[in-house]
Amino acid sequence: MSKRIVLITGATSGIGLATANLLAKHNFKLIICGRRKDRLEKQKALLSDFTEVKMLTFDVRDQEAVKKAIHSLLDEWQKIDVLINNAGNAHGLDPIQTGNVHDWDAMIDINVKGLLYVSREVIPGMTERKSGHIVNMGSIAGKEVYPNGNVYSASKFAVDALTKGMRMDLNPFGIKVTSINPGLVETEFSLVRFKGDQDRAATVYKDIKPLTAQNIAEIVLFVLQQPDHVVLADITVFPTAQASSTIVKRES
Ligand code: NDP
Ligand code: 8X3
Repeated sequence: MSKRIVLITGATSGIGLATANLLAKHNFKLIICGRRKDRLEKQKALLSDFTEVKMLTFDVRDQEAVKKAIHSLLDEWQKIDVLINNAGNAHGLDPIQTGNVHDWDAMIDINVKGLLYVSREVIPGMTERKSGHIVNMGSIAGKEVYPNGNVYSASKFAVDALTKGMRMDLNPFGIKVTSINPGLVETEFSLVRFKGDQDRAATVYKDIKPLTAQNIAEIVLFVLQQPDHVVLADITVFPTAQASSTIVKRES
């Protein structure tokens, strides 16, 4: 079987990076995306030992940049078989009444509009070829709201709605749509949420064994390895210590 082409957004860190590393070793060709060019270059060099790799440097908030980047691919690379909409972050953890408007803009622009901009460029090729698989990285925050999670949750509820909408609209074309909704995964996520405050970020995973990016990457691989007639539609995954957004058993 020929190698499928996978485009992964947010491949410079965390879940996206681990997914790129794993898929490179399992019969996929990769298009790795992110803003941090130095990391993409390093990653491309490492993964090129295993598979063919292209890199695209763009900010998902910039619709023109998204369009230009994807259209810059050579024809053979434009035939994207799998789109992994993973880029995203939480910015801040504040009550709604004192929320930072710039954080709100960032979450809605990146997690929702960014996902749409990338999807809009990739999906027409899939509908034309009547095949493809879209994996949207949702969150438990897109299934239940937690205190001060307000706008991040709203952005991930939007991802959940978009996943369902994509599944309906793309059903006639035989395109698979999957959402993966993790609980606590230790990546750069909390560092970004708390604007580089390492001590505060560490408290999120204190006294539990959180999920790792590798755990999620292995789920992505499993999802992509299913036979043509099988789609894993909606997966929620927690560390064993977690029962919901707010119930976490800490060993202390
Ligand atoms: P990381 O902070 O480690 O990775 C985030 C990735 O998103 C980076 O590669 C970053 O790349 C990319 N990204 C962020 N903003 C932009 C942007 N404006 N344009 C392009 N790329 C961008 O976090 P995770 O790996 O944990 O997060 C990946 C996904 O998983 C996110 O959608 C997150 O919401 C979701 N998730 C995470 C959970 C967790 O607990 N960690 C749990 C549930 C879901 P760069 O900065 O180079 O652009
Ligand atoms: C990340 C998980 O619970 O920190 O989406 O929002 S949580």
